[in-house]
Amino acid sequence: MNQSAPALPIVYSQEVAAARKKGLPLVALESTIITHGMPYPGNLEMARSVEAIIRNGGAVPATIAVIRGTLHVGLEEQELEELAQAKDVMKLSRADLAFAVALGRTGATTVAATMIAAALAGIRVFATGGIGGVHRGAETSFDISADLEELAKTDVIVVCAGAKAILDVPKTLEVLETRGVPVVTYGSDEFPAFWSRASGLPSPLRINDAQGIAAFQQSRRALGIEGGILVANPVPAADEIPRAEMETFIQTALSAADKQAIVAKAVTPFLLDHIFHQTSGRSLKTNIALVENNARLATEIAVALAA
Ligand code: PSU
Ligand code: MN
Repeated sequence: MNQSAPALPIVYSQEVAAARKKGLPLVALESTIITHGMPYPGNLEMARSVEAIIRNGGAVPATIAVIRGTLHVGLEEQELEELAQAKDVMKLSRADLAFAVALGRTGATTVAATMIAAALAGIRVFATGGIGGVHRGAETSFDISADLEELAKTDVIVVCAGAKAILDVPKTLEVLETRGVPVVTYGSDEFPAFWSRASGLPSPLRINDAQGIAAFQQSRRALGIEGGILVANPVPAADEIPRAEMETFIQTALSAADKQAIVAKAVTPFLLDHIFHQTSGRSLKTNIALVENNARLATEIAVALAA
């Protein structure tokens, strides 16, 4: 290590520290979904149930956040509760993760920042809801999430439910292809669209079991190919909101964002909140179900990698 590099300000939860010692499989979890993606108390219930699912599957959950300048990998129950209710939490990506650490701020990590922290902690699998991507209208707004760039760089398998249809999904897939990010759909030929199982777009790759996904990333490593894999796991049919139904809500949310001139980091949280209110909370139920579903698969992949 570079001699002048300062010591890493990482604090591990007791559970994660013990798991690291024993070499148990770990699954990383992001915190932006808790602070900016869902309202309280649904967000806290989701965070707890997802952690429980990972434990039941034989791995250890590591929810990641910056609390008063310290990068936490794994949160104690008290910290999780605090974060779920906290106001004025920063939304941290690659650009500002170190800013929060340096200036003692509290921030939730997006997919990009969670990948950075997971890689630092040696965690190879991460479960979330949906990734950021290329926004509709990106040809004029240039709004493309740093999540895509991070997937190209950082060796972490990210399990999501596809890209939200609030994004331009075809352009998102194009950028991932350009940056050499493999997009693998679990058990389906169609790339899923978060709340919906269907996006109308074929998945570039398909794998039907967790062992196959683990083997794929091992081969990439062996070949010296950097970066992660995006695993898309379709929401269970019982929990989905069909695509045609979602499109109306999305259009309404997008025009509201446009009217209110919402830009930059505020776009994704605004759209999610708008859709939550329009669907009277049904979108939240779907959102929680899909994150739980992703935690199950991520756990299987982490266990397969450890075997
Ligand atoms: N998908 C969700 N809820 C979220 C996000 C995605 O269902 O809260 C968050 C993730 O943290 C993702 C971020 O990394 O939004 C992307 O934000 P942006 O588009 O500003 O890069
Ligand atoms: Mn953006």
